Amino acid sequence: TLFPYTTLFRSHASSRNNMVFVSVEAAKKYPKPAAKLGYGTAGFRTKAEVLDSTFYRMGMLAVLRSRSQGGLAVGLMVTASHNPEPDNGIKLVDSDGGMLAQSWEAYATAVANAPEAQLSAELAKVVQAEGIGDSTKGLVLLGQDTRSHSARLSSIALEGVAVVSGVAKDCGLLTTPQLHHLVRLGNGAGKALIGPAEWNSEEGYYTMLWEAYAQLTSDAATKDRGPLWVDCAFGVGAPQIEAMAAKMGGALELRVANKPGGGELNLGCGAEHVQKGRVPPAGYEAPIADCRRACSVDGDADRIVFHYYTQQGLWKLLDGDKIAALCASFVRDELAVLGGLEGLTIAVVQTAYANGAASSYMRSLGLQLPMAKTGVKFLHHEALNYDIAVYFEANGHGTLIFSDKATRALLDAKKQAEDTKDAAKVKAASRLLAARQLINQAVGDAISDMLFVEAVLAMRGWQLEDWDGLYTDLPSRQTKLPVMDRAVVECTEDETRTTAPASLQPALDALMKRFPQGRCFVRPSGTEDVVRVYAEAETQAQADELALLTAQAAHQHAGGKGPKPTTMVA
Ligand code: 16G
Ligand code: MG
Repeated sequence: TLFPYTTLFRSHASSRNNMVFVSVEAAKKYPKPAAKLGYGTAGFRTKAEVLDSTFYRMGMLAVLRSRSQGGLAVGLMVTASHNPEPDNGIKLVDSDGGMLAQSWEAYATAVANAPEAQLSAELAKVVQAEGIGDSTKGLVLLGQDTRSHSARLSSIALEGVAVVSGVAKDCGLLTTPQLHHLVRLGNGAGKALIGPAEWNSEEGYYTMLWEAYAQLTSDAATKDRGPLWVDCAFGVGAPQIEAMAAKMGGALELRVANKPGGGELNLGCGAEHVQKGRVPPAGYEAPIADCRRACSVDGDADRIVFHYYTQQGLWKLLDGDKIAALCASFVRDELAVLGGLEGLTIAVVQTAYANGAASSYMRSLGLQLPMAKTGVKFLHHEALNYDIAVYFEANGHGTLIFSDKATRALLDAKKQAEDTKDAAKVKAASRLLAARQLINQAVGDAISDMLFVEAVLAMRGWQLEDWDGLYTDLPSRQTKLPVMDRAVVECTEDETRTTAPASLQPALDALMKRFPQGRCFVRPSGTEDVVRVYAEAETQAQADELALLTAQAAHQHAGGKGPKPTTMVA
């Protein structure tokens, strides 16, 4: 019949009209690698040398995403986060400053894997499916980390933007959350509840944070608190945190360590190394006499954990759960002064990795504890269901977000308290509003999380020991194992239990019963070809034993590769 032909013809024609026509010759400039790439948990990530075509094509797709949003800016971040130096990656930042809408991930994978001769048609499919009109231009902001190949890959993404007639703005070196900020402010500056135009730049980002920090600590005794030692994983966090420190002019001494050039990115230091391995980072292996507080960020500075040495010289880690607990207790305290705000829902979103002791503590604050699947986008998505929500993964990814309704309620409460000259309420409302300004509302951000933690500690006159005392972690252990096909392991929505293979969960249930406070789970990794294992129990020896037995059960029931595991791997 004529019908399919007409459709085909129309779609081809519209692709030309929509300026996405990419000639096969142009597509072949950067040939697609043989192996299939997927837009994973946090974008594409693999060895840098196979990513040319992916960057080129993501430049093109980003233009389409921007055009589908009426020409609002979107972002492309060039980084492989905590991965080793030879890796690189690219992720899209959506027009609201958050992560790419999940419905577009499949387009990203399809466009990245299309044969050169089909690239144009694959882009045209997106144009048609999303009803992208002819008139809008696409605008793409680019940021990059400090990897040696990031600049070259970034310029290939810029070429991709140009091929489909988009406009690109290269913002150079940035942390991932800074790019999210620039996109959010680029589209929203001047609008109610987003922020003034002055914040719409890298410098404006530091201003926004510094003003909020200064407000929160205005009547705290900040003298003699000593410096905060900051492990930057030899990555982009270092120059950016130095810029932040300069802005703060000595209000907080940030001792920036593990800067680019000092060692290989993410090797022996950084948030991933410290949190997964439970070891101090390079440069902080022993207590530093005048420095009682330390933290580690990852290679693109979107997550953070804290650590310190006790008086007895014992090294201790404060992970994302502890940060969530501090945030939650701050919110609860300030809201209590305001007499609670009628009708506002408050929650702490956790994942299966949340330590059992952390969950008990949050419950004792009277907060709701919804669970989400591992991965920032899932936690963020769940957090949006509440007016005020804290979310952190134990690995240090997270933030505290306020809905517009909550923000308006706080502004009203502040105004009312000013009218009635209720100084305590004015202060509580102002503090919550300052927290909203300090903590990145788009995505977890190591720099803003770091300053928020420092501000709350300063307000309370706390060092890390005091904060650590909120609750004592149940001992836990993580390990991983290779299996023939990790897709055979299926989990419930919150990943606390497996649903396939059928024999696995009964085996895990039997193991848990053998250990006091025993809890374990396995899940397929979203970023590595392995199955991950988590266990916790009353003592460290028990947690270790349970983790190993869990790994062995997974090996037996889920098709382990190679011999049965006998040791643990972080
Ligand atoms: C990615 C995610 C992180 C998650 C991790 C899980 C972002 C920015 N990062 O690093 O949230 O915890 O993957 O990895 O979304 P896994 O599935 O390999 O355990
Ligand atoms: Mg990261």
